[in-house]
Amino acid sequence: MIPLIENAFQFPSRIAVLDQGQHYSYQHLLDRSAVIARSLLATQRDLNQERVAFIIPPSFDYLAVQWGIWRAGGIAVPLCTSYPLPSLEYVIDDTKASFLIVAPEFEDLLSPLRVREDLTYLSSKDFDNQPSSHLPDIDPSRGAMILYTSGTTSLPKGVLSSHQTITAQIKSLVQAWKWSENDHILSILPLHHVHGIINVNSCALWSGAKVQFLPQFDAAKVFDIFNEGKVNVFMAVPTIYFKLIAFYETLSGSEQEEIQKALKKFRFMVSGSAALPVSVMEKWKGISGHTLLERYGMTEIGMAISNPYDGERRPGHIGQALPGVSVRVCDEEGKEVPPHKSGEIQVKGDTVFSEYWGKPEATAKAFTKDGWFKTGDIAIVEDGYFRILGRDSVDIIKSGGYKISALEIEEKIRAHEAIKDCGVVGIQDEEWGEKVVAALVTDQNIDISELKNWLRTQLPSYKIPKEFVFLEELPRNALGKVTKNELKKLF
Ligand code: MCA
Ligand code: AMP
Repeated sequence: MIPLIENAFQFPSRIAVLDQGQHYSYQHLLDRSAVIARSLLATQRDLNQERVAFIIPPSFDYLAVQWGIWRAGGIAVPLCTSYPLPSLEYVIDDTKASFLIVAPEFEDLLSPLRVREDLTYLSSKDFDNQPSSHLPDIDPSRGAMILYTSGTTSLPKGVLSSHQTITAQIKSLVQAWKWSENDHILSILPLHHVHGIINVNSCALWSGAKVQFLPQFDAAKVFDIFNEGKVNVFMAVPTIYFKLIAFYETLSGSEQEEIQKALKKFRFMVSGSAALPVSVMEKWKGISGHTLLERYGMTEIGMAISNPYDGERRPGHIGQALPGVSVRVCDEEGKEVPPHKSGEIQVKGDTVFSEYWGKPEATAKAFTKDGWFKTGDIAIVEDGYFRILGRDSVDIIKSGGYKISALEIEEKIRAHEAIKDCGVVGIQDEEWGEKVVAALVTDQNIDISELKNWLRTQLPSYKIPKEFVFLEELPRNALGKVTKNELKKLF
């Protein structure tokens, strides 16, 4: 039994999705996902946790495929729609996916993989009615989804979550944020991360609410949709609020007034995935009348800490542990520290992932002996509110809500024939939170735009450094390790 899908049978005739002007009911989503499940199964009774990778823009089709994979007993592997082919192949190979489902707009990019014998290549539009047959009964403890996250190793790791984990993550948020069937959320985030998949889509669909898609963020279109007066819940990363504010400030007085009126009617608005600058929070309050609800989460644990829905939402703080989640702060020896002392956030509960896919050592290293997940985020508790102070690794960068490994970028840049060495760091930036920048060591004349174009074939564009400096050598400490804090000062 997959709780999210079972739940949908309660409200078949309600509208679940609005996409490109079309309305789709919960029954429609159930029917279409059953067609997809039966096509994937063909002659099998159960996919038995085979991995099914798919690349589909945020849409009704995305949801139908995701649910179809689950109903066939597969593990869903959503691919990032802005990845170049090598990054996509890495995920397909690492998960040992046996199916790849491709939306029409990605056919050209993915067509080289059609010849692979280990991969059944399917077009997302090609599923048609199969003879009605029983779908497998899925035990919720089985694997449901693998999402990729960057860490302190150069290559991203797959985070495996079960249906039980996903259900616990949804239930915790539905309770804390008082989701109801009257809600209507705008889904604008990429759907290969927890924020868009769980917090936005799955919480809404659990509640019998409506999900309206806008496949690509566009400030003008977001405000047009808000002005229609139907959306009442919004969730985004701080960079999106920054971009919305910047666009709003270019509008005329009457246009601003119209937006203000629409926003005042919202039930609530959330910010997360990166620290929300107090300045952004205050400006957004001035425009919308809403104090953004800031919360904290991670791919491995879903959401763990949130400002209260009803009580004080404290600027610069992430709030308290969510229902069903245990959170503690520990020092370097692993001892819990009292309030007002800083330490690492550690998390335990049904919302925590099962394992890093195919990486037992990394999984073991990520947990304490008594089963607490070590987030690597450093925080302090002040008057009952958690406040994030930083991260235990300079090699993890958060830009526009995306987690980026400096080591992955360095490795790619070093593969360029003209580069002898390089160091990548994240520097503070109002718009992006952190901005990726790189120091290069070379004895040749390098054209930066050519270097960037070459990098675009290797990495998604959001990982490409926005600034470069040339150095004769990288700053290093007595042990020969690059001193990244010194590097940051050069930008
Ligand atoms: C786009 N660009 C970026 C980023 N996004 N650069 C750095 N960081 C980024 N995040 C660059 C592109 O490479 C491009 O550069 C230029 O900006 C314009 O690209 P475009 O795609 O048009 O930008 P955009 O549409 O304005 O995108 C900005 C965005 C997007 C909407 C903020 O980055 C986004 O959707 N971020 C959300 C990520 C997210 O959902 N994170 C959740 C994971 P050029 O012109 O040079 O090509 S965290 C999570 O799930 C945990 C559990 C949690 O707590 O939530
Ligand atoms: P990801 O691996 O993409 O899931 O990103 C998770 C990381 O995002 C966390 O480990 C934090 O470093 C960061 N993060 C998420 N929410 C917040 C927040 N509200 N404030 C500061 N950092 C956050």
